[in-house]
Amino acid sequence: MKIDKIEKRVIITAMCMMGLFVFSLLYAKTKYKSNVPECLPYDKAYTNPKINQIDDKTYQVFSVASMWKFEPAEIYIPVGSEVDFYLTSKDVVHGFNIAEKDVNMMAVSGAINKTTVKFEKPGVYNIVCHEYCGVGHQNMHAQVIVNYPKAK
Ligand SMILES: [Cu+2]
Repeated sequence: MKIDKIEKRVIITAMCMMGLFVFSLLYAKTKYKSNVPECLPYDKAYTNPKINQIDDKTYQVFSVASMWKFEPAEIYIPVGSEVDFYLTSKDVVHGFNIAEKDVNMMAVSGAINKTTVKFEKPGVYNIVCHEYCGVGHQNMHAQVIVNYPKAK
C-alpha cells in the first residue's frame, strides 16, 4: 500500500505536534510544579459524597457532581490544609473549577479524577461547574470555606 506524499507529511506533522504537547505537559509539571490531575481506576466507594479528615491539616473530599449540584456543597477546613479531591459524576459530564487555585477538572460518570490542593489563605473558594450540563447549570456550585467555623 502506498501512502500519498502529502498524507505522509500530515501524519508526521501530527505526530510532532503530539510529541510537543506531551513534552510541554511534562515540562510544565516539573518546572512549574503544576498539578496535573490524575485519573484513578473506578471504584464505587468514591460515588458516596463525603469529607474524610486524615489528620489536622489533611483532608480527602469525595465530590460527586450531578444535575445540578455538587455534594458535599460546603467544605469547612482550617487554614493550611491540603485537600485531595476525588471527583466523579452521577449523570452527565460536569466541570469542577476553583479559579483561585487553578483547578480545572471534569466530572465524568464511571471515572474518578483526583487533584490535590493546598489552601494557605483563609477565605471562601467557590467551586463552579464550567461544562454546560443542562438547564440548571448556572446554579451548580459549592464552596470550600477555609478557617471559618461551621454554621449550626
Ligand atoms: Cu454541571
